[in-house]
Amino acid sequence: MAYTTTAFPDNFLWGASTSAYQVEGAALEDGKKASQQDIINRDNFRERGFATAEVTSDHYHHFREDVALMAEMGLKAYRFSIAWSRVIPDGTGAVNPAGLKFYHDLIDELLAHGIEPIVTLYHYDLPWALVERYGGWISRQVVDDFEAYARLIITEFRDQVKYWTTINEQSIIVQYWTQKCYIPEEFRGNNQLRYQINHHMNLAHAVACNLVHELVPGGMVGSVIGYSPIYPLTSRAEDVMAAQNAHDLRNGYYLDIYFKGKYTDSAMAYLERHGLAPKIEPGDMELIASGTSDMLGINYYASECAKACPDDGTREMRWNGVNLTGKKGDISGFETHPGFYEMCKNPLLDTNDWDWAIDPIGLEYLLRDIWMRYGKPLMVCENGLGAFDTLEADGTVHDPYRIDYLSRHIAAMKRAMDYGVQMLAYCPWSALDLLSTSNGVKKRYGFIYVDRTDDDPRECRRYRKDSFAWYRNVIANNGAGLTL
Ligand code: BGP
Repeated sequence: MAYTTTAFPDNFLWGASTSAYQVEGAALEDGKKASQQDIINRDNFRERGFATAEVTSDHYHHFREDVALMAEMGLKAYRFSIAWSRVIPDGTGAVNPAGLKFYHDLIDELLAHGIEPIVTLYHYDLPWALVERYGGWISRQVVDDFEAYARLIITEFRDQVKYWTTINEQSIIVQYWTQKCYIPEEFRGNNQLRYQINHHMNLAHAVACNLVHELVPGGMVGSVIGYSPIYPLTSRAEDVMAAQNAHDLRNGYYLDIYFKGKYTDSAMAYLERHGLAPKIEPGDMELIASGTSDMLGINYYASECAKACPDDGTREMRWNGVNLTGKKGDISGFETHPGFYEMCKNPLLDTNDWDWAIDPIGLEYLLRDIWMRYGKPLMVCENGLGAFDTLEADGTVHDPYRIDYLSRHIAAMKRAMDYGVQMLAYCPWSALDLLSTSNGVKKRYGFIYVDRTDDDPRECRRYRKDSFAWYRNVIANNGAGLTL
C-alpha cells in the first residue's frame, strides 16, 4: 500500500542548497583570488568543454534576486558555503574586506527574509595559493591554516549563524580526489595520499567543531557526508559480506570519526594491509576525539551496489569512474578492491542520465541506519536529480522528473521520521542551477533555471521551473500529502 506523508514538525527547516564556487562566479572580482576549483574547471573547459568557474550562475551579482526567489518559494533555510579564497585570498594573512562584506550582505538578506543560514566552511575550493605553497591538503600545514580561516568566519558570523557544517563530502573527495582537490601530476599515482588528505580533513573538521563549541553558544556543528547505502548484488553470503566491506570503507570510515572519534577497524585493517593507511601523528586521535559533532549533514543522491571480488590477480585496485557524457551506460568503471569488494550496477534500479541510481527508499534506509547507530540529529544537505532541462520559448521549464524524484525522497525521509529519526532540515540540491562538479552546467538540479550554456554565460537570467511552484506548495503544506 502506498505511503502518504502527514505534516512535518512545525520547526522543520525546508531549505535548498548550493556551494560557493559552483554558484557565485566573480571568481577574481573584488579581491578574490583563485581557488583550486578555478584551476580545475579551467582545465575542464579546455579538455571537455564544461563551463569554467569564472561566472557560473553569477550569484555574486544576483544574490538579492536569488534570495527574493527563495523567499517566494517559502524557504526556511539556505545551505551555502563560504569561499575561503574570497575572504583570505592568499589562504593565510590579509583578510579581504569586500569578501567578508559579501557574506555579511548575503546573511543579512537571508535573515531579513526569515531564512535560516546553514553555513558550510569548506566545499572543495581550497585557495590556490595554498596548493602552490605546499600542495594543499596533502600537507598537514593546511590544518593550521584552516583553523585561522575557520576562526575568522565563525567569529564574524556567530551572532547570526546557528548551524555550521565543516567539510563537504570527505568520502567523495577520497573517491574523486583529482576533481575535488588539485593534485599535482607527480602525486596522482600515490593512492595512500587519498587517505592522508582525508586524515588532514578529519583534523580540520575536529578543529572546526571545537571552534563552534567555543565561540557559538547554542550553535550546532557537524560534517556533511556524501553517503550511499550499499546493497549486495545478490543474497549470496559473499556478496553480503562485500557490501559490508564497502560500507565500512566508504561510509563507516567517516561516520566513526565524526561520532566515535576513531577509524573503523575493518577499513583500517584493509588500508594497512595495502599500504594505504594514513600516517597518524601523536595527539591526532585525541584531537579528533575531542571534536564532537552535534549533528550530521547528509548528501544523498543514489544508492550503490557491491559484489564479492576475488583476490586472484585478475583484477586491479581502482576507485570509482565517472560518466562525462550524460549518456546512460557511459560510466568509466567501478571501484574495485580485490579481496574486499567490487562496486557494480544495481540491475533493479533505474538511473538518471549519468548512471546515478534513483532510489528513494535508500534515503529512508540510510537515515534509519545512521540514527540507530549514532543517535544524533540529521539534516539532508543535498538531494536532487541532475537532468537536461529545456527552457521553452514562453519562459517555462517543465521538469516533472525532478518533482517525482524529490517528492518520493521527501516521503521516504518522512517515513524515517515516523520511525523515530530526528531530522532538522531538508535542503535539496540545488536552489538554482549551477556548475556541476563533474558535468558542466548542462546537468541541472535547480528549482530556478539559469539561462546560460557551458561556453556562453549570457546574462544568467532566472526562470522559475515547474518544480519551483511544486516546492512552494510542499512547504506551504508543511510536507503533507506526498506519496512514496
Ligand atoms: C555533491 C557535491 C555537490 C554537487 C552534487 C552533484 O557531491 O557536494 O557539490 O555538485 O554532488 O554532483 P555533480 O555536480 O557532479 O552532478
